[in-house]
Amino acid sequence: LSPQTNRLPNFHFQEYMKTKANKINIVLDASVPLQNPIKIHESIRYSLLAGGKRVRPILCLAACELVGGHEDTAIPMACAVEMIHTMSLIHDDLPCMDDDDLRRGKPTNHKAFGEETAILAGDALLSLAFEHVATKTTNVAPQRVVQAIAELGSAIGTEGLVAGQMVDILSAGKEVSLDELEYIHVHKTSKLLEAAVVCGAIIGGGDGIVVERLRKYARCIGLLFQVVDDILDVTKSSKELGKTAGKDLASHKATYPRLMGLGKAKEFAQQLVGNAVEELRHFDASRAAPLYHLAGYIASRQN
Ligand code: GRG
Repeated sequence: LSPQTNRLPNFHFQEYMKTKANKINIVLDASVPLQNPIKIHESIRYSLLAGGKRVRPILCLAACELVGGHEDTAIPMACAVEMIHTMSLIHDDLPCMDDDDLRRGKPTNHKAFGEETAILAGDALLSLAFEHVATKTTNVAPQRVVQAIAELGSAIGTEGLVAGQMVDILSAGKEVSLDELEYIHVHKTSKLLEAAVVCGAIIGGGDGIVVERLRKYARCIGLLFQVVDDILDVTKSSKELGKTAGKDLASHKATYPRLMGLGKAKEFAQQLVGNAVEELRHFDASRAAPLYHLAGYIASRQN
């Protein structure tokens, strides 16, 4: 990262992340009480409160505060984004999708509760997300809330997550070009991170230019998030296997290291983090500190 960090000696990133995540966790916990039918609520709570990093909601709060908004106004939107992230993980893990047994070190939702319940838990979370943001957002102009809701909706439908997942499924077992891989990553992963930042900025009162500037930042860190995921896939499994090539390189799943080589994928990640930080140059350095450090965190994360 650039020497901008040296100008921010008082910013404690770890503490920042912990404080924000705690706030998010408290609201998420209260948003799904354990009521009848007990099983569906247990299943939702199992995945929603399973200890995710909360990167997306924190990005949402940070963007809101960067444009001068109050954190409280963006908490419902931040939680809605995390609800949608959680539902996408539950559905992604299903036997008809990735067919995964473990998520965050625990049995996946369908393994713990059965496939029918897992599908319904995802559906309920998707619905709750929009209800939550529409009913709990206060002190924000209604047009801004509607604009943010529209942004979130478009980020996850057939121009967003669903499109990415569809193309990913259709490309299974085929040779995937770098452009196709970028399409999948941008839609499956980046769109929701972008929506988190953009919705935070809209709710916080940012004007059009500022919102679009933060969108550019978010697009870079969104793609970065997935490129790092791909790199971790290789480096982690190489360590685990004690080999130079990991599980990812051995399998046929298309990833950046597989298509461009590990070195070039790392260079690409550096380039993306540089471009993201560049967009923050237009803001006051201390106000932009959280988003600045979040970019670094996404670049250097180990899980
Ligand atoms: C959203 C309507 C709708 C449908 C979902 C299943 C599906 C369509 C899309 C799949 C999207 C998906 C699972 C993308 C992968 C995103 C990703 C990199 C997840 C890991 O995120 P982290 O590391 O996870 O933030 P934690 O555990 O920290 O929350």
